[in-house]
Order: sequence, then structure tokens, then C-alpha cells
Amino acid sequence: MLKSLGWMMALWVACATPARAEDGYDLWLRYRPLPAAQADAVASKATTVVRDEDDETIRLAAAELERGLSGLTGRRIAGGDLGEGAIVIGTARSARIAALRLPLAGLGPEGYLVRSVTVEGRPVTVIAADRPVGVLYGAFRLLRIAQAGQSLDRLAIVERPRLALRVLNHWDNPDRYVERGYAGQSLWDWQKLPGFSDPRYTDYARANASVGINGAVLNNVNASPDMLTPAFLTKVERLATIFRPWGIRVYLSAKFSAPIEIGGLKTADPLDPAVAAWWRAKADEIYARIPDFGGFLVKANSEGQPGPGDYGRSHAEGANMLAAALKPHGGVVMWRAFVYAHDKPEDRAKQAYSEFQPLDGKFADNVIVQVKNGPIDFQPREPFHPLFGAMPRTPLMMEVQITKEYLGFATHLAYLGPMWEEVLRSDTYRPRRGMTVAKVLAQSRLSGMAGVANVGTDRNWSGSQFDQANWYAFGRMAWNPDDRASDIARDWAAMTWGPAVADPVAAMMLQSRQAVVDYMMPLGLHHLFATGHHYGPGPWVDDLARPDWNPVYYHKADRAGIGFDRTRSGSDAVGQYAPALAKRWGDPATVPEDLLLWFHHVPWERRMASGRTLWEELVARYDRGVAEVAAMQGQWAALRGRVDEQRHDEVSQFLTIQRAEAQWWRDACIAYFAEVSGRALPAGVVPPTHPLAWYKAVRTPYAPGNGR
Ligand code: BDP
Repeated sequence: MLKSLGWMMALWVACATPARAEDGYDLWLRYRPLPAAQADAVASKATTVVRDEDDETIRLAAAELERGLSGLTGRRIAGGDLGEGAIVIGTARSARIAALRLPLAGLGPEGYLVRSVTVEGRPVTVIAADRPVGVLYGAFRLLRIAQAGQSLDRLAIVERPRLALRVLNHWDNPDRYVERGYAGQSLWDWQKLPGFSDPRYTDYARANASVGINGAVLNNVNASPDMLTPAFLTKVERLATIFRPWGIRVYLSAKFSAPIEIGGLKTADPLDPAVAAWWRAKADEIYARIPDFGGFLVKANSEGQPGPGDYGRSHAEGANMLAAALKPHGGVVMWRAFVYAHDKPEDRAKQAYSEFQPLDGKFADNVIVQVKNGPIDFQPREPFHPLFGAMPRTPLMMEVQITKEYLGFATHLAYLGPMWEEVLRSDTYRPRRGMTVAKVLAQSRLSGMAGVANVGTDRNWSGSQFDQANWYAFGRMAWNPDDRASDIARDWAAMTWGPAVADPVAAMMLQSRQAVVDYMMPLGLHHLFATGHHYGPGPWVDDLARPDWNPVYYHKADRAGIGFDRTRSGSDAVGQYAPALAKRWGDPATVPEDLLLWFHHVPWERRMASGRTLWEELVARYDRGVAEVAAMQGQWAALRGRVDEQRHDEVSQFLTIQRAEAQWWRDACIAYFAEVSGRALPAGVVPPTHPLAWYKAVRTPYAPGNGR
């Protein structure tokens, strides 16, 4: 009696005080008590967790269910015997599961099913899979349903991932500096590894597993060759051991010149037999330590990195040589298509396609070419990359940037789900209508999606509470590229802030990316960023060493008009798309206004759909962006008291920063474009707070994340 009174008290306290302190460390796996009626409903379907298989991953799945369901229901749910409301988990190696004769083999290596069934006359829930990791994924799925306050009745879920490689790319250096990182230092404490296993490594792996991420490239694409030395491999091995039971493989970024730098060879020419032998031996050495090592990620002949081009060899020759070294062990090469050469006058947006498309079909079968979502570089809005659909005989994986280098770092609230959805749902028209980017990715024999990670040592992992949503959404979309950004937002919001506020939180998130586009670079403008760190506006910058590093290269604004002419009369980048798209996007009358200035240089007087001139529309979009941030502030203020105070307060302060920076972007860009166009501000528009010279003089040399 006393005991149950204690539980009731605990429950009452937990329910009555949503304002209890939280710092965000628990991510979307908080498992705070549900409202009483929902908690009762879940508890009736989760009396105990039954497993009769002794496998580490299945043990983790059981422990997660017990932890999660206990937290959500406020009751102690533990392992036990089969009874009404039990959750029975396992693979066909479990006698109980085998007896059910479920179609497990068809689920593939990572799929699962979650089903309400009757076992030995008792209604139970089964989480079953062909392999243990599927059981783990299924456990997280059941918890997601419970966290959203949804019913665990009559479950009939069958799931398998649509893409095979769902990997985070960490741009982390050996000294723990994170390139384009806004969440503290690298999680990998190389100095203390392998001796010290920070519990955070396990928490990281658990969070990834909860959204189906199954790989981590541990180091920066601008790679240090030292990562491949035995001293570092011992440390990598330790991390791999910690991640393995969570279904996560480790990969490394490989520097192409490593045979010279750490191997003592005179060349890194991929066709030199000594070079190939060096990489084979290196692969053997790695696999002796890490039998399930995933493979190499390579940035070659891009932004000063070495590559096969240094020896007159093609990307395929370089990639295939590495692939041959990994092949006996089952590893893959993820070869990046992010290339543009400083000595080429060709439009930067065209260069990856020009270089890679002719290599279609020339890559070894364990090479996958990693293509950024758009042709330039993770801008707030880009059309999809023209290589998608254009290399039918080559597996392509899509790379997105979870870390917000170009969308306001950690302080701006920008949910990236809609941006990725926009790309994944784009129709490539190759070979025919309906072939979306998602389909192109999923049809490859090797398939995948990579996300440049946004995690670091900050307590809240991502630098802000809302940036956790981007990590979460990446995992969900890599698992199922047809998943909807709005559904994912609602799930994340329910899990992270509570089911009662899921709708208003998701509503804020869904408008947030367009807000950033509006106050930074609307109507297809791109790369207006300040130099190097990319913090803040710099549309006037025109003095950098390479023309295609200068914002003026991208917007080409002058007295007559603005925009990059990528039509046939211009750079003809539009010609790299399927004819149906080239036609639509190549005509200013039919291109979506959101991409107008990406593809066209148009006069300031041009009439827009709104009836305004282009100049008026541009200014209106900048104003709209700032207004959208103000609206988010209002929406968030309305949630005070409905979520815990500590996180609420942090988000409020960040929104205040975002509002000020949105204003800064708007003012600086309007001041600049007014000057180059020689135009007065449209009637009624509030003038920028300062003269243009003031914005041009802003310097922020210590802005975080800059490459070095
Ligand atoms: C750019 C980043 C740079 C990266 C590069 C890449 O500014 O730090 O090294 O992409 O993807 O967006 O290689």
C-alpha cells in the first residue's frame, strides 16, 4: 500500500510539474510520464518484456523497452514471463518467436515487424526481425508510438529501410575541432581513447539507432592522414566496439595522399602498384581490428585536396583502386562528387556533372558516389543536383548538411525536413516522369544517404534544442525517403516536448526553413554569405582569390537586373537536367519563382505573380522573413508553462538572436541591392537601420566552425 502510494505521488509530481528542469541531453528519448489515461492504456499493453535469446543487441532492445515504458507509464516494467499484455521480442532463434512462423526472412537484415497477436491464448505484442538489429529498431518504433500517446492496440507494422547506408559524416578533426560545427567540440576524445570510454559514446550510438542511422564516418572529409596510423586505429577500434551492438559501423575519411604522408611512398598515383599494395595492406590492417569496418569516404581533387587528378587519372580510377583494397573485406568507397576546379571558367554549378556524368558505369561495384543535394553547396534553397537520374549505372547516395553552416548556425530555428523533402520529391524525369530523387536513390544496388553531423560536446548535443530535430529527421528520411517532413516534425515534437504541444511546435518548425530563405536569400539567390565562416551577409564581397567564391559571382546584380543566367544563352546549367525540366526551368515565365534568380538574370522591373515588380517582391520577401521569425517568437511565447522552463527559456533567447540576425540580413541585403540597382525603396518599406557602409564594415573573425 505504502509502496503504491509512493508511486502515485511520484506520478503526480511528474505530471503536475512539466516545468521540471531539463537541458536537452535526453533528446527525443526522454520517456517522461504520459497523462494518466494514456499511461494506463500503454501500461495495459506493456506489462512485461519477454525475451529468450541471449544476444547483446536484443538485450539492449529489452532494456530500452523497460526504460522507456517504465518512464512513460510511471510503473516499473521489467523482464518477465509471458502473460497478458507482454511484449515478446526476438528473432527466429527465439523458440517463442519461431513458433509464431512469422515472415521474418523477407524483412531483410534490418527490417522488423511489430504485431498484436495471441500467444498461448494471451494477447501480446510481438517485435520480431530476421536479425537482432531489426528487433532493436522495432523496439524504438514501439516506443515512438507510445511516446506520441498513441494506442498500442492492433498493431500491424512491417518495416524495412529503403536505403542501405544511413550514415553521419562527422567533419571532426583529430584535435577535436569540428569544421562547420556549432555544438562544441568533437564527441571523440581521441586523447583519452582507447583507455577511457566516455558513456556519451553509448548515448550517441543509442540515439542514432533510435532513428535507424547505421554508420558514422568519424573524421573530416578534409582528412588528416594521421587518422590511418596505428595509433588512431586503436582508438577507432574502441569506438567501433562500443557502436557495434547498436548496429552502427564506423567509416573513415581517407586522404588520398596518405601513402606519401604516412606510408613513405613517393607517389599516390592510383595506377602505381606500390600505391595499390599500400592501400591493400592498410585495409587488411583495419579489418584485422574492425571486422565490420564500413569503408572509406573520400574528398578528392576538391578545394585543394589531393586526388587521382594530380596524376592525370580519373575519379573512377582513384575510387576503384581503393575499392579493390576494401573489396575482400566487404567494405565500400563513398566517393564525393563535390568537385570544382579553380582553373575552370565553367559555371561552378555545372562542374560536378561535367566531370562525373561521363564516368557513369565506370566505377567498381563497391563504390557509391556521394552527391550533395544541390549543385552548389548546401544553400538554403537549391534545385536538386543534376547528377540524380543522370548516372543510371552508378549507385549514388545523397549528402545533406544537418549542421546549419548556411542556415543560421545553431541559433536560428530552421527545421530542415521540408528542404530535404523538397529535394527527395523532385522529379528528375529520368528516364521518365515520376522518377523522383528518392526513387533514384532507392533503386541503386548500393543505396544511401549521408548527413553532415551537427553533434558535439554541448549538453544538448546539437547546439540548440531544435537542431536535434534535424538529426532526428535525417535518420527518418534516410530510412524512408518518402516519409513526410510534417509527420516527422510531429513525432519529434511529441517525443521531445510532449504530445500535448506536438501540433503547435510542429507548426513552427514547418514554416521555419522558408523563413530563413526569405530573410537570407529569396527567389533563388544563393551564396550571399560573408567570407570563410559564412556567418552573416556579404552580398558585396568581390575580392576573393577565386571568382566562384565571391557572392557577386552568384547574384550578378547590376543596374539592369539580378540573377545568374543559367539558360542556354548563359551558362546552360539548365541543360544538365532532363529536357522537360530544362524547358520549364529555362523559361522565366515557367520556372518556379523560388528558383527564378538561380536560373535567370532578369530586370528589376519584371512583373511577378504577386503583381509586384521583382525589386518590390525581393524587398517584400526579406520583410516576410523577418516577420516569420517574429511570428515564431509569438508562437513560442504561447507555449510558456506548457513545456519545461529551462528549455523554453533557451529557445526564447535563441529566437531573439535569430530575430536580430534576420533583421541584419534583411537590412544589409536591401541596402546593398538598393545601391547596385540604383533604386529607391518601395513605398512604405522601413529603411535599413544603418547605411550600407556600416554592414560592409562588420567583422566577426571568431565566428565558429570555419575551415582551417
Ligand atoms: C563546404 C564547407 C567546407 C567543406 C566543403 C565540403 O564550407 O567546410 O569542406 O563544403 O563539403 O560547404 O567538402
